[in-house]
Amino acid sequence: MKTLKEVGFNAEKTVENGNKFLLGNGRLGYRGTLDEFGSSACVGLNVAGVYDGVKGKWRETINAFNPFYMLVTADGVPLDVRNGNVLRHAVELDISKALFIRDTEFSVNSRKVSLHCERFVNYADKTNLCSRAVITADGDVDLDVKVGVDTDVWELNGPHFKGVRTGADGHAVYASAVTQEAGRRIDVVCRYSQPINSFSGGFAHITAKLKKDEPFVLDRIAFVLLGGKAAEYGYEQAYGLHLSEWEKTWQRCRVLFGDERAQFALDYSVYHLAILAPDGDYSIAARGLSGQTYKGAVFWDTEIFMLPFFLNSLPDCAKRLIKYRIDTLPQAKQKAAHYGYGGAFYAWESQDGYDACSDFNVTDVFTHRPVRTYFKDKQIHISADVAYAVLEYYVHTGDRELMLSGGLETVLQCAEFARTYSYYNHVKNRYELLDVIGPDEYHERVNNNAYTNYIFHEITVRGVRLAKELSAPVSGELLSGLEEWAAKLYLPQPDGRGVIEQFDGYFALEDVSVAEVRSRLAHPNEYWGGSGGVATATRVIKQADVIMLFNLFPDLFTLDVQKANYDFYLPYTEHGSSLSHCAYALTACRIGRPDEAYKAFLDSAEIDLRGGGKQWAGEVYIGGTHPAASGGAWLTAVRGFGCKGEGNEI
Ligand code: IFM
Repeated sequence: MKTLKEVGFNAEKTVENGNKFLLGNGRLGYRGTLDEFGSSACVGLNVAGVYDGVKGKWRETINAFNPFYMLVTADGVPLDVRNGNVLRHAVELDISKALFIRDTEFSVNSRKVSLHCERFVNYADKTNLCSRAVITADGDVDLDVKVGVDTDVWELNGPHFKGVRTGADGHAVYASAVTQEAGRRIDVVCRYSQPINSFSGGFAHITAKLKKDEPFVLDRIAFVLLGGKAAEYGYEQAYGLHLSEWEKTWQRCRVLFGDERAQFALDYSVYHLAILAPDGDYSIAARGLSGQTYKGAVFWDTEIFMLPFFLNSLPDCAKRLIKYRIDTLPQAKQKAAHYGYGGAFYAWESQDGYDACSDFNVTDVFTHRPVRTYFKDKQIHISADVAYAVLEYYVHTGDRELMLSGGLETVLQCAEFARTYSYYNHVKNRYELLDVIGPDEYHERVNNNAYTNYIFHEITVRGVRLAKELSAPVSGELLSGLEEWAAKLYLPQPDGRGVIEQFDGYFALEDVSVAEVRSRLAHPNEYWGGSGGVATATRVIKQADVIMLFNLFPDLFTLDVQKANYDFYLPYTEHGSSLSHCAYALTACRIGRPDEAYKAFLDSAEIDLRGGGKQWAGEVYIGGTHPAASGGAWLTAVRGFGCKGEGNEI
């Protein structure tokens, strides 16, 4: 398998490379930064599913203290890649082994000193991460290695720890604290293979006399503990366990695909999904384990874009993802009740089932004021997405037990929510879903978004059918109410051209190109949507919307209709969301446009390889990895190119 390598150091790529070279084991994510870096370089050790909120700021997942801080000084000269005494430098991510490697050669007075470091986040032990540093020189030099568990953490909405304590014993340094909100204790420990000579201010020094061409090796075995004890192993043993887990994972997950470029892009996507595989009662955040963007919350990205990969390749994880939604059904019912509806309204940005989505999710770049956004209140399709995922899980696994212990209830409560949300139009004798936001977030508070209406219709019909099939003990009144409702729910039909209107009145919006709308921006980070965004009064959409329907329900629409909509909506799509390219790629496969599908596949699969994507929504940082795009790339390969479509005979 190819590895990802970057030669030379470019300070401007520090944040991007943190994402690109990310390591993870489902519980911990360690950004692809360098040993000598600190919080200002966005070093991050992100912990999945552990949230903290500081009064007045957004609640988010925590970044733990950094156990891999290390600054080597050789004959008094710091080996820091930013210092200008670098002779050569490269970083590499070997995705087959989930191993990060950095190799830097420094000029130190008249000597050459090289620093080779490898690190991995142990896939076999979710508390463990290890690093091995090998330092060599072409002459004798005095080494001072400053190491420690750095408590100066990169945080977006922190500080998340109180009662921070650091300490050391002969071979280890530790930092402990509790989270601000829940008082959850966290201990980060790092053991060294060389004895510590001194310790002060939270950092230890290890000194050595380095002889010409004799390597100095320092292993660092670190643990992030939220309870429990650290294992006792050394580097080799931990690495062996890690490798054998990855070997099994690649055997299960690798898809042999296309040319070298496409194959690597797909392998890289699979890697990014596999490093997120949850091992507990939490789910996957929209920016994975790359940091605190989007508050470490779980969006529809997981159910619609990532779940298919897990269902096929890592089914135990798929079950955990589904269980997460079933277990948070009470919070979804609470949210529905809060807005005055029945059933279950899932969190748009779920943190333990509670909605982390702010009423003001964007900050205006001109006034610096928060902008009222309605994602939390109006993006109701989230409940249908969850229900769809539960039903898909059943189709793939036939797991009756899970359906009868919460799965079916989840589906029906999501349907019931939509029923109570809907409005009965007496004149047209139909139910309508008014005042919603579809997948295209630039158009808020619209009526009868096609995606929303169709997906609720489908999950309702399928949910009722499943209840009957399983002879589940469900109220007959609930079922007949849902059946009657679904039969009268308005489903926007293709017009004379075969195009389905994205929402009522969409066709009447200004018919203008994406380029034209972009040219109207007065600030590069300006938000395009909301009440006064540049796209709001136009047909320009943020991401695939109607097209998503064809990917979820390809059999409901003729290929002619799919083609007509693809051709109609593609030119209006900004792809301002990483969820967009893959949606078009999948449809392109079905309608016989393999070349377009290939390009869109690469746009999705290479998103984190290319970097440079949208980093800001207004003044809010939205950078990080894009696991939904990775999931979408996998979907395109397997369910797009891998299935029979007009253009792909198999
Ligand atoms: O879930 C997406 C949404 O569709 C578009 N904005 C970003 C979210 C998280 O990826």
